[in-house]
Amino acid sequence: MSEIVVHGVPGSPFLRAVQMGLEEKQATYRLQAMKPGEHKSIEYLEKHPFGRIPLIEHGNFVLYETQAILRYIDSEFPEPPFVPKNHQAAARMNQIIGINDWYFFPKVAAVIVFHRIVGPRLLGTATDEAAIEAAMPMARTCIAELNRLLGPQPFLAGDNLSMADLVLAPQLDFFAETPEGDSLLAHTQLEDWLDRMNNRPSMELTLRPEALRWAA
Ligand SMILES: N[C@@H](CCC(=O)N[C@@H](CS)C(=O)NCC(=O)O)C(=O)O
Repeated sequence: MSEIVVHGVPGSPFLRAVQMGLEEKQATYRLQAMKPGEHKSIEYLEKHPFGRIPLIEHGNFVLYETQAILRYIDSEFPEPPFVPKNHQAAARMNQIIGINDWYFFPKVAAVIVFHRIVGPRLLGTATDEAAIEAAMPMARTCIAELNRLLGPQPFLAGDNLSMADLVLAPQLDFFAETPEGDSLLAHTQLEDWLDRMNNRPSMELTLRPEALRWAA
């Protein structure tokens, strides 16, 4: 089978989750880096009518939605497995991905990370402090709940890396760049987990572009 081509704008945490999945499997892939805004082009919308990132092509097979892509990668490259065999751990993994997709990304990261980092640094927009303030209750709930679910375990769904870690690590790593994320994560087990995740080659090999990192 041909190599997997991954389409996305570097810096996107959903794109990074897919790249990390491929790195963890040591699969051969090629990143087709897009410019901001290119995901709304007619050519891209033909493949992804919702105009979101990422999308993969494997031969003639085109697939979008990060969860679906990670599950496909997991079936194509079985080792190491991304889904725990234990049913309760697998359910926990799915729950945590749901927390990201329904609460953390749309209500917290898409507001706070956008207004603190992406907007001002990439698009030249002003920070909307009121929007950030309004997102804080949900931010507190998400971080407290993810921290509770992690508990003393090494990974979010138990003893081994799972899709939950791949989805959440890029999101929380980006959130940690904001003062709000930095202070909510401070002294939590989630912060220690993020440090461990940041030491994995799959995180090191998929760093955000310089402009979206704290030193910028
Ligand atoms: N449900 C989608 C969400 C992907 C998503 O929202 N990606 C963001 C980038 S991190 C995006 O495409 N934003 C561009 C936009 O909303 O126009 C998935 O899981 O792939």
